[in-house]
Amino acid sequence: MKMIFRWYGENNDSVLLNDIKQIPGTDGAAWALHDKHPGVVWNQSEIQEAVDWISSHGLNAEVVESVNVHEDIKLGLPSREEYIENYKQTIRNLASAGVKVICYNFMPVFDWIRTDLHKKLEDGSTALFYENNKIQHITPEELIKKITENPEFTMPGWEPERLEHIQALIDQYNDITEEDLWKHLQYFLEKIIPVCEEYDVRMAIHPDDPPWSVFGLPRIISTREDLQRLAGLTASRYNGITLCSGALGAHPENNIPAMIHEFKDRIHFAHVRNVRRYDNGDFIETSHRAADGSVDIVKVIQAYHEIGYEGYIRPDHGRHLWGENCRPGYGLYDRALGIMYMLGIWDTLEKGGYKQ
Ligand code: DNO
Repeated sequence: MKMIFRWYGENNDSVLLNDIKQIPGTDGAAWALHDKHPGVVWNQSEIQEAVDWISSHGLNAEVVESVNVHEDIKLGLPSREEYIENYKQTIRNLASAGVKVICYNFMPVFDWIRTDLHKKLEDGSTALFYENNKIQHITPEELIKKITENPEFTMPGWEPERLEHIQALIDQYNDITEEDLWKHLQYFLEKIIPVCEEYDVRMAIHPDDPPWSVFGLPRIISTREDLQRLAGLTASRYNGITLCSGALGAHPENNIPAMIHEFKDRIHFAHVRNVRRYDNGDFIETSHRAADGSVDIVKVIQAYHEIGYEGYIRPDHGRHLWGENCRPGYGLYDRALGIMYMLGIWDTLEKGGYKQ
């Protein structure tokens, strides 16, 4: 597996590329041109500049997270044609700079959703939290106000431009069923996958986070059956998955190690994090350690080892530790600890495991 670390750019991240380089076993940065609005072409020169900058720090820039899909593509509007053409051009331009994997999502309006970004854990650290009861009783506007009240960094998935006309955006989905969304995803993939094949760039869809519908919006990448259906949309391996143990792991029925085995040919990017689920549907993000959450991360890494995983992997959200001032979920310390945990398990397995 190839360990990488998400990085938001020089002006939008408390973590430096030099910091990432010092995490053992970490060879790359998952990056993006964060100021690009969905639907526009990423130019070759801007891409090359970012890739050169990352490479000059001794890190690869082979994974982009993410190239966001314009809402009109998800809605299936006629204007999608232009945005799909632009997406195809972005794929070609990224390929020419050596990018191998594009992580993206097909969630309407919102990307990830939480009700609290700094919920205290028993050890005094804070973490991202989802409170089921609260989400039923809050309007999208109230949630946005709460989540973005201290916007020191812009948060992907919660960019001000995306959230400005939130109710109008949500209303556009009033008549869009899950079946419609599947059709629109299929249409998108049928257009872009041939380009991916030609240019050797793999698409890796990120699952819904949380893996269920919120605010009445359709969501379709939440379960094992959804991933099976996704894989069936086009037979090409270039139509792949970002398997996120935290997003999928918020649902008790999602068996992550079993999914890793079942979808091994389609997983191009692995996001690893833990969540502690509560019976009432709440969940909080914890350290990566298996004992701290509901997802057995030892078994997750073991499953990757068993399939001989050679793709990209990164720690996902971490807690905020030791007074660190960072973007929510994306501090340096807990994610670096997560890497050491994952590599500890991996290296032990490489050496044949513990002798009982
Ligand atoms: C959350 C991330 C997601 C992911 C996007 C990909 O922290 O895993 O925001 O990057 O869904 O498009």
